[in-house]
Parts: sequence; structure tokens; C-alpha cells
Amino acid sequence: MPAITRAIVRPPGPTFAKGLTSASKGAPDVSLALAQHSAYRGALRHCGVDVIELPPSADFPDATFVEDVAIISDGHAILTRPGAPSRQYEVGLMRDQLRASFSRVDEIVAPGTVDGGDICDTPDACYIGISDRTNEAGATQLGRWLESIGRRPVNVDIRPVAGLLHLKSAIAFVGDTFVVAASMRDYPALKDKRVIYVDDDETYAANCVEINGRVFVAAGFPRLASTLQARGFDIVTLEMSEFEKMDGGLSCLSLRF
Ligand code: CIR
Repeated sequence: MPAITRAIVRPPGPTFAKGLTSASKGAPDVSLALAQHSAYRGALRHCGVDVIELPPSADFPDATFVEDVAIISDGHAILTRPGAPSRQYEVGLMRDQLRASFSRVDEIVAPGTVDGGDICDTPDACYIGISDRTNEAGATQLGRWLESIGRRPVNVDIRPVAGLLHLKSAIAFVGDTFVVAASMRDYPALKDKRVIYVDDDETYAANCVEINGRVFVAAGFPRLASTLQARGFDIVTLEMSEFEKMDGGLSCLSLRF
């Protein structure tokens, strides 16, 4: 994948604990979330990324999960229309920033819904998870947009997989390898691909992110970390406990391009 030079992030706001979640891990500690977010920004900078930090939002508790409101592929940008109604206004918070960074910004429109967390971009294809958040109309619009910029969309229906919020909750692409939760083991889209499977009790760690040759992995999942290390990846472990409580992972915290 091309080098990542910039990333847009937004630290969690004071109402972060009021966001959507299916996790039963208790309420997040906002000060600790801020410290974890600060470490995440530091790790991005350490990997040579210019970090564009947007102001925290008190109005939209999930707005720190900036990945969901836009997709950037091959230097092109499209704003999404998130599947959770409470998150649809977050798009307005990102529009100006994207217009400052890209000459043209497209947009998913009703009745389509797309969450950026459902998009796994790889050199060969861009995988679109159809989920409770990304509907078929949204996947069709996004697929056409991807084709218009020369990318190959591949739909992956994750609705049969219990407990999965987004495609990237279970799949990441690092180097030339997919990192895949065991629950996605038999997915046809992964046939003949190079894959590292993540044990059931480490599923959260499947949401890892490659940043310029290093792989960010959530702290507390030693088996995946050592498997990646054994395959030659340079690992950066980051504490994510407070974001995990709100169903968020490492990829959700930035828009990278
Ligand atoms: C939500 O339910 O929308 C947020 N609490 C978490 C979103 C996580 N985003 C992501 O995986 N891309």
C-alpha cells in the first residue's frame, strides 16, 4: 500500500461514555481514553504521519471514531452516511476538513448507508462489508464509486456472523496478509489469500492497522502480537481499553491517507 502521510483524528469528547455500544465492559473513563488517544497520535507521528487533530465533539459521543464517516482510497475521498441514525450528523463535522484535503469529495446518499469500519482496502480489491450498518444500497453506491476511480469492489456479507459490528472488527490487511478472526474462517472472499487467523479469545485484536511498515496492535493480545512478530512485522502495542468499551478499535480512530 502507498505510504500514509496524513491522518485525521478527533480525541473523544466529554460525552464519550454516552455513545453506542454493545460491549458489557462498563463505562469508559474519559480521561484515560484521552491519554490512550494521545498515545495513538504519538504512535502515528512516530511512524512519520502528519496528524490533523480535529476538536472533540460534545454533541456527538461517537465522533472520535472518524473512520466511519469517510472512505479514502487511492487519493480519492467519499463521505459516508453512517448506518446508526445518531451518527449521521458526524458527516457534517468532517466535510470541511475533507474538502480542504481533496479537490473533490463525493458522498453516499439515502437510502444508502455505509460505515467506514466496513471497508477493508487492499491493493488488489476493496472489500465492502454488508452489515447492520452498511446496507446493500450503500454498498452498491460505494461499489460504483470505487469502480469510477479504478478500484475493484468485493462485497462480503457479514450479517450471518454473530456479534460483529463491522467487517474490520474481524479483518485487517497488513503487508501482504489478512489478519482474520476465527469466526470469518470460511469466508469465500478469503480463499487462496495469505491469512493469519486470530483465536476467538483475541478477536478484538483482529482490528490492527499497518502504518508505514509497522503494525499497531491493541495491548493485551500477546498471541497475535507474537505471531505478527514471528512473520517479521514491527509491532506497536497500544492500550485501547476505553475504546473497546465503546466497540471501537485501532482503525476507527483515524482516517489515513
Ligand atoms: C458505534 O457503535 O458506532 C461506535 N460506538 C463504535 C464505532 C467503531 N468504529 C469502527 O469500528 N470503525
